Amino acid sequence: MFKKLLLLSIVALVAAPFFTFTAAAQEGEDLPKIGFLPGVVDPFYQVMEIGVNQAVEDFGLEVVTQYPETWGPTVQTPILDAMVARGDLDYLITAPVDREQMVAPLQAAIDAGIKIITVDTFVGDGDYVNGPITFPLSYIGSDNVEGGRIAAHALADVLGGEGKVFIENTNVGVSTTEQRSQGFREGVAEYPGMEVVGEEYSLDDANTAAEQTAAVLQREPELAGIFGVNVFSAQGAGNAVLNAGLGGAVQVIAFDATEFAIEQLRAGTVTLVIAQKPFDMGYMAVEFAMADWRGVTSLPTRVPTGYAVITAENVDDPEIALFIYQVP
Ligand code: T6T
Repeated sequence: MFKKLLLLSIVALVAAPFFTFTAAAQEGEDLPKIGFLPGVVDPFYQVMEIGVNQAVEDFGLEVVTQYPETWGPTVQTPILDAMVARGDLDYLITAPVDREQMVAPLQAAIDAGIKIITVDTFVGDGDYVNGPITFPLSYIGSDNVEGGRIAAHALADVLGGEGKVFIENTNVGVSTTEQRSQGFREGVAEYPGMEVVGEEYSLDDANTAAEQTAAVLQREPELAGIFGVNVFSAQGAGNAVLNAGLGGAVQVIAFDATEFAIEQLRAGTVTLVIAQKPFDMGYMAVEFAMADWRGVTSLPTRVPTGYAVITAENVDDPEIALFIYQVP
C-alpha cells in the first residue's frame, strides 16, 4: 500500500497544473493591487503567503496582507470589510473560513468592484459554474475528498483493514475539513473490519484537540487509529497519543506537513503526513489575477493543486521534503 501511496504522491506531484499566463509588468503598465486574506495564522497559510509574495515580486505588483488571529467568520468578516473599505484593491485572494457565512461579506466586496479568487477553501459548493455561488473567478486548492480517502487507505493499510478509528476535526462549515472527513468516511467504509467511532471539533485549537483525543483514548481502549484533519487537530491528536504513552500503538495520520508533524513522523507517533501545496495556491492565484487583469477570459474556475504523501521512508527525499511547510 505504501508503494501505491508513493505512486499516488508522484502522480499528484506531476498532475498539479501550472499556468504561465503572465509576464513581468511593462514600463508604464497600469497594474492591479492585490489583497490577501488567509484563514488564520498557521504554517499552511504562511507558506501560501510566500507563494503570493513571490508572484507579486515577479510581476512587480503590490499586495496588502491581513491575517485573522483565530478561525471564524466573526474574526474574518471585519478584516474583509476593512479591506473593501480601503477602496484601492482590485483583486482579493482569500480562504473563506465558512462556506455559507462568508458569502454575504464576499458579495459586498464584489459589489465594491473587487474580484475574488478563493484559495484552499470555497464558498457555496465550490462549483463556480453551476453551483449556488458563481461570483469568484476561480477556486485554487486541494481535492480534499481525495485527501480524506488517502488518509483512510493509509490507515487501513497499517491496520490490516481492521480496527476502530476516530476523526479529530476543526469547525463545522469549513469546506476543506468537511470534505476531508467525508472522504475519510467513504474510504473507511470500503473496509468491513473498520469503524469510525467518533468525530470531535476542536475549533482549530491544538490544546482542545489534545483534550478531546485524550478523552476518546480513555473511552475507547481499543482505538487503533486517528485522522487529524489539519495542522492543529493533527498536532493535538499526536500530542495526546504521545502523552498517553501510545506512540506507535495508535496510528495517527496527519493532514498538513508542518515541521512539527514531520518531527512526530520521525519519532514514530505519526504514521503518514499529507502535504498540500500552499505555495502553488498562492502563486497561481496572483497569476490568475494578472491574467484576468490583462484580459484572459477562460481561466479555469477550479484548479486542484495535488498532494505529496510523506512517510518515514521518503521524508528525506529532496523531491518530497520540498513540500514540508517551512516558515522562516
Ligand atoms: O489544513 C489547512 C487548510 O487547508 C484548512 O482549510 C484549514 O486548516 C489549515 O489551514 C491548517 O491549519
